[in-house]
Amino acid sequence: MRGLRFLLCFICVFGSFSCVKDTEVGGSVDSSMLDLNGDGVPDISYEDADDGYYEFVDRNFDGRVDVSNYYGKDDKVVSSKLDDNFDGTLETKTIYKNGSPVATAVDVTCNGLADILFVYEFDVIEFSENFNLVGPGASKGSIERVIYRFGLPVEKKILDKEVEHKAFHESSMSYLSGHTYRGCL
Ligand SMILES: [Ca+2]
Ligand SMILES: [Ca+2]
Ligand SMILES: [Ca+2]
Repeated sequence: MRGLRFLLCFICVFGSFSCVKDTEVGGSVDSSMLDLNGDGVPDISYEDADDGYYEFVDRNFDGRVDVSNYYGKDDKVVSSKLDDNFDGTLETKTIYKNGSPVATAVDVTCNGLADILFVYEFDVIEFSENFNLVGPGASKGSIERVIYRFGLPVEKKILDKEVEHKAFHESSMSYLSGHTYRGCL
């Protein structure tokens, strides 16, 4: 059972699957299950919230949280934030519906404006949009959309060549509507 619980937790952490707090046994937490690299320092922690709970993970064992998953009371993931470049800011946000991803926004420079958007359908990516500034210090840029089929890119097109970064951000956020994050977006 111990190994099974660890496996379930591992899948949960690295696959963003719906999961329960597998380390919790009879109301107490088996702390060894929270230490992924066996150095004696826990790498996963939990925090209760009003409608569910948070799960925090340090994937690269540098002492800083780089995954923050929010689960509902049904143990299905509702939203997640990732620090995919391990610079200390959780720049990648995903929202889920019934445990499946709906949309992801990435604030690459952590300036409060989304730079990349991913939209999913049936658990696979449907399209992505990249905002590319026209030049250094500019507020406007172009939007490039990539269409995916069966999870693979099949078409690339420029949607707009001169749009305000803020407008792209607001458009991206409309796919993540109803969700707010503690973080840089
Ligand atoms: Ca550890
Ligand atoms: Ca870390
Ligand atoms: Ca980051």
